[in-house]
Amino acid sequence: MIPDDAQSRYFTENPTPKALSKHEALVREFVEYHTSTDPERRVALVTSGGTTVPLENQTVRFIDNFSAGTRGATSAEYFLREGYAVIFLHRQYSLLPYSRHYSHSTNCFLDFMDDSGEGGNVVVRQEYQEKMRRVLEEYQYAKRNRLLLLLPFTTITEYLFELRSLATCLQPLHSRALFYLAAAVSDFFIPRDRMEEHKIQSSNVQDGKKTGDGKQLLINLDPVPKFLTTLVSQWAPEGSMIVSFKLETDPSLLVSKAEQALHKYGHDLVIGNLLTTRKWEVVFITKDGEERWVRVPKAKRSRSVSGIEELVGMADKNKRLDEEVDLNG
Ligand code: PAZ
Repeated sequence: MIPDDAQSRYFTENPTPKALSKHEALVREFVEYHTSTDPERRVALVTSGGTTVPLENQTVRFIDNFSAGTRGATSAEYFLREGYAVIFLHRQYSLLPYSRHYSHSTNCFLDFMDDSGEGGNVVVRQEYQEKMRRVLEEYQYAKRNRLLLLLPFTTITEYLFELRSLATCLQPLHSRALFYLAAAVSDFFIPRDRMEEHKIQSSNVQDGKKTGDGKQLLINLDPVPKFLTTLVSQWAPEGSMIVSFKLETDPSLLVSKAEQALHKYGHDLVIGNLLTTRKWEVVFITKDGEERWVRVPKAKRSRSVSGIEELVGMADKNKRLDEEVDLNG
């Protein structure tokens, strides 16, 4: 399929991210390394966190979204546990696999420690020992075996350039590549030719319509071209598996929107979730027309550390989704 005009223009009119060639080289090397050390190794490209929409070229202000990268970082750990090598394309400073247990949390990381060690040495507090040892072991295993590659992005444009290039770099993997697109990607952006170069000055904003002398900052956003079709038909290796997410806030739209996305883009799976319940329930919309809900039972919601990704992993492995997961939770 030939990319439409809007897509071609997007990549010619927006600047190539500075880090792109470095990231491509890292991914090629990662793919080569894993293909030569274990030809059976599957590789997941996990995208995570939100994309920004800059308002100025020399960016002082930008539009952002809520995503902290919990889904992506948590899922990446489960992919690693299942034997995948993971390329983690994430919003800079969002949650990362393993460190997510101790960063961005309500506790400061120093609260996990005290100086009760021999001679006043700083040690991990007793109540955190067991979990930290487990997390540390998994982290060190991933590091030793070069299983996790962290690549940051910030803007919507960086994200799309990265996705296109990295998908192409995964071509040698054929069906051993998996795309898990959990990033919250902006649907709107300001085209380059309409973007201010410098910080928008409050004195320059247009006269407001509401009040005679009031000023309003009016921003015109264009829709971001839909790239999933091209990812499926051109960028991604043939035979690879592509999983996308659909976020909604209106429960009555979730399933139909997720179904529409699956039909429109023709990939393998859409996982739907609602903003307010995303940590506790998701719906799988599969190619065979099935709608499968996975829910963390109510009693486990407040103390669940791993969240719903753990149940999805269990359910998937045992192929007993409905028995494993409390659907009335
Ligand atoms: O990062 P997070 O864990 O807070 O949120 C995850 C999520 C809701 C961004 C993800 O599950 C998702 O739905 N991503 C796709 C969003 C979209 O429709 O663009």
